[in-house]
Amino acid sequence: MLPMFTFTPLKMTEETGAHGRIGICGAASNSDRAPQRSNKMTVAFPARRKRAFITGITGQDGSYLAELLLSKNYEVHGIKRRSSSFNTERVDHLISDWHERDVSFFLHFGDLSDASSLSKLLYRVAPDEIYHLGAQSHVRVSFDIPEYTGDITALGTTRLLDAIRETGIPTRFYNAASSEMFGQAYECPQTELTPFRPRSPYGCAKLYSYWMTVNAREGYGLYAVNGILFNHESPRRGEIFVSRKITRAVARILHGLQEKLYLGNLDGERDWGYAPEFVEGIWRMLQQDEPEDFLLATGETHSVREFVERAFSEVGLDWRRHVEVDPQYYRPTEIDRLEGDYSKARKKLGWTPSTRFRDLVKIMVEADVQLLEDKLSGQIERRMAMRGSE
Ligand code: NAP
Ligand code: G4F
Repeated sequence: MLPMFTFTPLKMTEETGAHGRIGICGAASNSDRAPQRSNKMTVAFPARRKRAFITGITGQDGSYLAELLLSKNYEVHGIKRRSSSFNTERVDHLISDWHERDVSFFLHFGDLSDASSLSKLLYRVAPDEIYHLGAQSHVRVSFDIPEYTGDITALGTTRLLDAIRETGIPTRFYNAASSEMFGQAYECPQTELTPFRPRSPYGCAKLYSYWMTVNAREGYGLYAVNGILFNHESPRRGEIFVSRKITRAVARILHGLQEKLYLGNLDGERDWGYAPEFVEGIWRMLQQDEPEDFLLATGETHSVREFVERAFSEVGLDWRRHVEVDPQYYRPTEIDRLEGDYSKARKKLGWTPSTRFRDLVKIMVEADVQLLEDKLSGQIERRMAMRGSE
């Protein structure tokens, strides 16, 4: 078992963040406040709220997970990287003025390449649950920057696990593993027992991260689990993953802003699910009595070509007139097909995805069309305002 040190959370130190309204602080929760006195002079201690720490909180999954945990009355802390431009767009709506009472959402500067920042933050925040989602998460990019991918996606996990040991905090740890670890898979569909055979620097980094998590569980008795998640998408998906690249292009082509969409391998087949449902499964993995690894998928597989067809037909466009293949998007090694069997998650977590492929594409196309129309109307307003000042 991990050694259990006593810890003293640091006092809250508030600074103005990039937007001038982000609380950058140590642990500050209801549980740290003085007990409330009732008029009968009995002392009532407020129930201790659960406290979560999320790496990758500014990403697709991190933002949905933060929303889910806040809805469950957690106090949520996350790390954001220092950047020369704003990188909190997906969580901006969760940030409140830290002068307000009962603030539940905190962003801290930190980086997975910086072990000391991780230790300091874990010591200060002392989270009950850690959700490790931060990564260089793009497979194609990992071929261009394999060393960096290994540093962040693989060693970042080691740094975080080591910080847990160093601080000795009693906590539960979730690691975002990936179906990319199956690579050119030995069997179809894949389960938690299917052997791994990664086909990219990203897949190799995730495999290292997976085994470090298993070793922390077996070697140090940490409650540590891997979620082996298959592709999951949403309107918040990063713009250079294929689903979002397609749905953004559909919106732009519909509005005459773009004529062509250049893609790589159209034959790749993926098991695509809806991200908000997947973060519910992630949370459930940390609520079990015993730590175990789980796979989350839909069990339904479609090709990139099918995604393209559905997305264009959603707005009445013929994809053949707009889509061209550009070999620069090919990968040195590709995974032909991924299909997950989520039976274990269904039985033990009671988790079942309900958004099917067709609905997912529709949700994403509609969201990107709406987003573009909002932007265009904003531009028009701006142009009108400028004209007024001329
Ligand atoms: P994402 O949108 O790309 O988000 C990645 C997050 O990691 C972002 O918040 C990013 O910060 C952060 N990050 C990157 N480098 C970092 C660093 N050096 N230090 C600290 N934070 C860093 O990914 P996602 O789709 O939400 O996926 C979440 C996790 O699940 C990732 O680990 C991914 O590999 C894994 N996964 C995803 C899928 C999927 O289909 N989405 C499937 C299986 C596994 P910035 O915002 O500053 O870039
Ligand atoms: O959208 P993708 O880049 O996702 P990929 O490579 O499957 O990785 C995603 O899912 C993994 C889980 O299996 C995660 F671990 C990982 O973090 C990430 O979220 O590509 C999907 C398919 C591939 O076959 C790719 O070759 O689409 C094909 N594709 C074809 N043209 C393209 C393109 N992919 C991208 N990104 N861009 C293209 O132009």
